[in-house]
Parts: sequence; structure tokens; C-alpha cells
Amino acid sequence: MSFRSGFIAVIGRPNVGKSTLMNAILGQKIAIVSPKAQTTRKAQLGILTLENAQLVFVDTPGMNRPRQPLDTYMLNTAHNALYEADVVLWLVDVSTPPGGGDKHIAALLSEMPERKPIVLGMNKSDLLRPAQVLAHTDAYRALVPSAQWMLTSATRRDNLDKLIQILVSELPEGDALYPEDHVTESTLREMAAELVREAALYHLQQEVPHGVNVEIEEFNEENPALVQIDAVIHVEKDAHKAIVIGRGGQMLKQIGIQARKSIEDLLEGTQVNLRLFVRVTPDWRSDERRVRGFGYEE
Ligand SMILES: Nc1nc2c(ncn2[C@@H]2O[C@H](COP(=O)(O)OP(=O)(O)OP(=O)(O)O)[C@@H](O)[C@H]2O)c(=O)[nH]1
Ligand SMILES: [Mg+2]
Repeated sequence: MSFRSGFIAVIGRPNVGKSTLMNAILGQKIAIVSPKAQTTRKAQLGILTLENAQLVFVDTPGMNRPRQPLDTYMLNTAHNALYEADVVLWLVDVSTPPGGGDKHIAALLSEMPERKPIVLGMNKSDLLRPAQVLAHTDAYRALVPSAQWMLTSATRRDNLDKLIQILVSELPEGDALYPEDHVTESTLREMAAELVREAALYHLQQEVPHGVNVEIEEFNEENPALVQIDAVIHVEKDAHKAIVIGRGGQMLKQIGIQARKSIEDLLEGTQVNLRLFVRVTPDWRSDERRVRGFGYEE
């Protein structure tokens, strides 16, 4: 039996469930998830090694029209993953009909210089009303007529095995690219920063969470029974700092409790002492130099 392996770029509009799907397939939380669009900012690798194949998923930021340097970085990240992949997994939200963003992605796929297999994942099938099944699935399939496709629900884990089988069938033959026990290339430090940002996305509203960036200043494992983590939450405005701290520090406390719990899960139950600090880095998302300074550079 021949072994197959390769990179699978998971692309699509924001909020369609790319990160949720990758985590569900891996059975492990690699990428943060939130009900708000534009959650993923950097490419994240998720590696699934099976008996006959190794699938290296590249979760990407949702594709959107860029308005400022951070958006441009995010769109470039998705484009790079797309161009470098062996297989493209285009995820859509099948509970709504295709919109302008989907048509834009379809055009991008059809203009790719190198022909590569595209798999259409029609996600959020649990939200699809029976009367809409045919109309929506036909409309999406028409955008990539030659692609294999599957209806999935990442949250209910419906059809994920079938989707994996399709992806394996499209991968080229080849040896494993990573050791079989590797699940990601992200460091614990990077993942801890993301989990603090996830908690901020969960608790904050409107524009505030989108202007949050998290930096880990201290990650000290000297005491194996209690890991000390200091994280700085950067916000764009003084008013946002007041909101993140909240009355009597209540908001920051809630963010801290949730983030600490998820970091402890990540560290398989090791206790964590998490200290959060809030700093204003004025309008950093529109400042190319600061965007790069935060590590958003190719
Ligand atoms: N009902 C339902 N909700 C889903 C499904 N998959 C994901 N979601 C929800 O959709 C929201 C967005 O999920 P994410 O995984 O963060 O979406 P994403 O495509 O990675 O978003 P960006 O990183 O912003 O591009 C979350 O609230 C998920 O719980 C699904 O199959 N069914
Ligand atoms: Mg995501």
C-alpha cells in the first residue's frame, strides 16, 4: 500500500468554521475559535498521521477585503498557503447561499497558475434547513464544478471521516513530512498567547477585541507544579484599555480566568499562574511597522 502526504490549505471566508474543523479533525485544540469573524491571524499547522497518509492542514485567516496592514498580512498568509498547498480545502458556510466573497474566492481558484485538487467542504450543515439543501449545495458546487465535495458539521463532527477520505484520495504519493507524533509546529508560548486572545474575543464586544494583540513576556516552567505566565494585552485606544480592565477590574479577571483554564488544558492539567497586563499601542493595526513588530510578517 502506498503512502500519501502533503499540505492541505484550509481557506474560505471568515467565520465559516475553518479552525473548528481542523481542531475537530485533529481531536485537539490547535487553533483558537470564536463566534466573531477574523479570529485566525496567522497560519497554523495541524498534522494528522494515519496508517496510509499524513495530512498537514494549514489553517488560514478568513479571506476578506483588506483595509489596513494587518488585513493585508492576513490575506497574504491565506494566499501563500493556497499557492504552496498540494490540495485546497475550500470551506464554505452552506447554511447561507454563496455571496460575493465566495464568488471572489472561486475566481481566485480558477485563476491559479498551477492546477491542483480542490475539495469543497460545505460546513455548518447542521444549520441547513431541509428546504434549502438542494439550492445551496447546487449553487456552491457550480462555483467549482470539478471539485469533490462533502457536507460537514465541524461542531457535530458529521462526515469528518468521509472528508478525510476524500482529502487522502487527492494527496500525492510520498513519505511523511513530519514525525508521526507531531500535531503542530506552534510553540506553547504562541498557543498561550492565542488562548488569551481567544478569551478576550469571547468577552469583549464590537471593535475592541479585533484591536487586541497578546504578547507573552514571561513563560517560566522552573517550577513544574506551577507555570508562571505574564501576558500583555495590547489595545488600540485608552478607552479600550478601560473596557478591557472593566469596572473594579472585573473584565480583566473574567478574561484571565477563562484564559488560565484553557492554558491549563493545553498543559494537560499543570497549574498556571497567569498575570495579565493591559497596554495601549495606539492604532497598531494600521501601522505597518508595529504590525511587523508583533510578528505578523511573512
Ligand atoms: N452550527 C455550527 N457552527 C459552527 C460549525 N463550525 C464552526 N462553527 C461556529 O462558527 C464560529 C466560527 O468558527 P471558527 O472556527 O472560528 O471559524 P473560522 O473560519 O476559523 O473563522 P476565522 O478564523 O475568523 O476566519 C464559531 O462560533 C464556531 O463554533 C458548524 O459546523 N456548525
Ligand atoms: Mg479561524
